[in-house]
Amino acid sequence: MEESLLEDIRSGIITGNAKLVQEKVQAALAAQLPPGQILNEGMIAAMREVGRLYEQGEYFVPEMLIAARAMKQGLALLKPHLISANVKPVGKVVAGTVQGDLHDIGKNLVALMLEGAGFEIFDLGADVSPQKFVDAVRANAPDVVAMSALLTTTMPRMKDTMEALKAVGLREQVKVMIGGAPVTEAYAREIGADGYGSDASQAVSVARSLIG
Ligand code: B1M
Repeated sequence: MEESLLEDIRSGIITGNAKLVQEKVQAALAAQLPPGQILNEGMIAAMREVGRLYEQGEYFVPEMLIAARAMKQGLALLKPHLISANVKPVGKVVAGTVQGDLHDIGKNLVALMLEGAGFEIFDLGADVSPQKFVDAVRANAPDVVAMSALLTTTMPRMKDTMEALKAVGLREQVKVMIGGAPVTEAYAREIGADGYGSDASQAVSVARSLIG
């Protein structure tokens, strides 16, 4: 029963059937499956498969797009279950996907988990320029800037953003945390970021440790 619900969620995302995903996420929640299991074994596993199909030339951008739309609709149903109510803000985070990069699902998940852990989130969305990060840091005085990149070609925008913060004297006032599929701990060290998270739950522990 559990496995067949998760399988239906996976196939709903892979085939871009948002209605099926919504129905099965609701059914999985009603059957008391842990939200983390629905997310990891259902939804994230399906997106990995979509990436594999794209790499093999079986899927193209439109298929990735409808899979992403189905994932987002399922995620909207999971959101209240991933966020526990009445948590006091433990710190402020400005989050965004870097300039030139439209992948926002991973960043949304990181933002969601941070919110669930009690952080106040200023989500700048995707394709965020270094200047927009700078403006948001100035306006909101966050403890942490969280940047996501999914393309090897956009990873350098993380360094550009840190340089933009440095140029206006704001780099020392915030901790910078980075992540995303092609990003590594070594890359974080190389560009001088303060922290790296390999997934959304690690992002939470890294953010916690960064704010002490
Ligand atoms: Co595209 N795409 N895509 N794509 N896409 C990838 C990333 C790719 C790996 C597919 C592949 O070839 N296998 C490949 C990148 C190759 C590379 O650079 N090495 C790729 C490509 C090539 C492209 C285009 C260039 C395709 C084209 O147009 N020819 C194009 C670029 C557009 C652009 O951004 N300018 C493109 C477009 C798209 C869509 C718009 C169609 C769509 C995105 C829709 C959206 O996000 N709203 C899309 C999708 C869906 C994918 C895949 C299939 C799935 C990404 C995803 O959502 N994963 C992806 C293949 C893959 O990743 N296997 C692929 C699920 C998500 C939960 O995981 O984002 O990794 P992820 O986030 C994780 C961790 O990385 C981490 O935590 C998250 C949760 O565990 N994490 C952080 C993320 N950010 C973090 C920040 C942190 C800490 C942890 O701290 C701050």
